[in-house]
Amino acid sequence: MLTLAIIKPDAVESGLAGKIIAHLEAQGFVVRAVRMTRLSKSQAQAFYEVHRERAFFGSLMEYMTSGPCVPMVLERDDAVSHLRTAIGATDPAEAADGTIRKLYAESKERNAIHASDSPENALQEIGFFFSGAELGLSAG
Ligand code: FUP
Repeated sequence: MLTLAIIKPDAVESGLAGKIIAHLEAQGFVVRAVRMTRLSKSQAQAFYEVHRERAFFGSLMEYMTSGPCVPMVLERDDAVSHLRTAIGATDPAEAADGTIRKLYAESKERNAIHASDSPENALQEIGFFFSGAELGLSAG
């Protein structure tokens, strides 16, 4: 099964992308696609559309467009729930020991990594960043 992760701007800026990818590989995830990109405002708004009415939305948009991020497609058994466990709670202060957010996140907003929260959203979010050709699904 595939899921989507994004190493967020705080972690990229702090030089943690390699450590985070190594952490995930050590937990059995295989990287199937990866790139570095800086989200435009309209891309960030579309990606976080579900949070548009929340008080933190404007600040989240500023942050997510503040620098490059690293979206990637990860594969393993039961990938969505295993990745959610691996990243930990949204707020690093509440994240379990050994999770990526506990180890590397700065705050509830600058929380190092995104992971899809359902198989349906994983497919949609993979399609947001990657084409079938980039996933090796066609000669492209
Ligand atoms: P998660 O699925 O753990 O990334 O968390 P949510 O989907 O609830 O939130 C998406 C992003 O919004 C978080 F990663 C960070 C940001 N956020 C805030 O900045 N403040 C909040 O109170 C909640 C979420």
